[in-house]
Amino acid sequence: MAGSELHALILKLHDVQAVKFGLFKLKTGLTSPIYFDLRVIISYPELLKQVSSLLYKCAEDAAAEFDCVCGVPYTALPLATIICSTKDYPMLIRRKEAKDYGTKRLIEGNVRPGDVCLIVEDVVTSGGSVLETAQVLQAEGLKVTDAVVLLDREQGGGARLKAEGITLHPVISISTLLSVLLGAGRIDEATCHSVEKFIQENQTFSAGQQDVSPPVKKKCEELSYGKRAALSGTHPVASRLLRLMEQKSSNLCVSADVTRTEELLEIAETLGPLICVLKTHVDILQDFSPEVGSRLKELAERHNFLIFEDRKFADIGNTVKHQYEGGLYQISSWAHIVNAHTLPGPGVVEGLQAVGLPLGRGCLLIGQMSSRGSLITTEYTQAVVKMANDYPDFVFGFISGSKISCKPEHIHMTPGVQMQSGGTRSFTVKLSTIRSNSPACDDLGQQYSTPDEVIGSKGSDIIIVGRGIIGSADRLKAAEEYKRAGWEAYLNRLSPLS
Ligand code: S5P
Repeated sequence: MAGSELHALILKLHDVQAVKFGLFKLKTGLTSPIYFDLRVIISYPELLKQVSSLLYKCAEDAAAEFDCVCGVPYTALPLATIICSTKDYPMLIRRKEAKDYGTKRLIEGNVRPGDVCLIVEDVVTSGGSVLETAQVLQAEGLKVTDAVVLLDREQGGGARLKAEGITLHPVISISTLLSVLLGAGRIDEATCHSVEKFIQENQTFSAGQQDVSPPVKKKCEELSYGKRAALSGTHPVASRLLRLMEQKSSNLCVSADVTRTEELLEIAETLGPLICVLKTHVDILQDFSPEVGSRLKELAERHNFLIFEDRKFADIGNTVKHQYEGGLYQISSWAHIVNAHTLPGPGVVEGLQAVGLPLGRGCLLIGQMSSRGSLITTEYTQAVVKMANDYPDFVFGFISGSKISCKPEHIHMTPGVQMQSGGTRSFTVKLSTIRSNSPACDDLGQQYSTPDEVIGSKGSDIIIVGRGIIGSADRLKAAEEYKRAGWEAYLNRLSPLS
């Protein structure tokens, strides 16, 4: 859809008060700074037709294939009706209650088992209503693969539906809506920010960083990095790391994703004094030689940082042992830290541990990922935490979007971090990213949070920054800004009132 058409639609929805700002008590008991009442659109025939046609176009653009259409009661019923009558699709109506006479059916219309039914909805928050409708349709033998929605509140509904095999296609995402209303002067920055914050803090489903309501809901005890370094249960690598973070006032890990050795070493040399960890992907170097490891070690000693090879091991124990110790890269000989997916089961940690433990190395488990559509669920994340607890001699923390373990011995490192230059305010979507579901992302599904969000509200310990620094014309200046932002967020977290 053309950006201008979407822009006009958003303004029109605001004109007719289908979207309102203020303080609204929701069904859940939460107080929301934004409220959608799309029922009003039936009073505006042109708008009703426009919304119906955009919903259809959304399914068409996504190449969704379907044989019939069903609206989620009640607001979406007229929308589904218009789509069906203009595009010649058979319609189904889902009853909210089975009638207690006659056929007692929950669906009205001609059900042909095996047909694919497109679901139409006005607003999605958790995805619960769409799912309920899908389940009723599925119980009658229909298939549901796609749903179109006018407005996605981006609170995890898309991920929840995805986990159930249904792809959600939103016409408008809440970040686009905010951006348009802000740009048109309909709302101010403060309102925009309070809605963004509400959305972020009220995620309903865990599947990747953007959709996560952290498994750790209880308030964890807040200790300084220095105090955590001195705890008896803290792993030696974690202790060393926490101590040097305190000494250098830095919780910044730079992700040096470059393809030439010279550039990698140059980054380690110039940014070394500012960082606590240098993260590498050694297998992207075009000119790797065994010297890389020893040169990095020298620089790590000189500038007091740790080296983290982001190898993401994910094979059976015997294989990862070889991958860690041998081959071209001999990772265990130079990297203080490596990481692993727990998907293969405990053998992956045992294999790595057999190599790393005698060398005094440590490992992070991947508990959550920053990429959109990540298949990681809350249950998986919880199992990762359990595995970390089972291998305390080698595993000292996590790659995650938020704090997933309350143990002060565990270190959380978070990738997918960027900020607008000069501040730590959360991103507002640009119009060019219209219909993107995430507030800020790259073309390949990476999703970003700001240092303040990651360290402040999500309770992580270390920000991992790649292109935010490496892609900057002045890497040193960018690193200084990220270092300052990360550290300020940490100090604020420790003493929120100061
Ligand atoms: O979930 C993850 C885990 C990792 S380790 N998401 C990530 O982006 N990473 C890594 O962090 C990724 O491989 C890359 O090296 C870095 C992020 O880079 P950026 O340029 O997007 O900041």
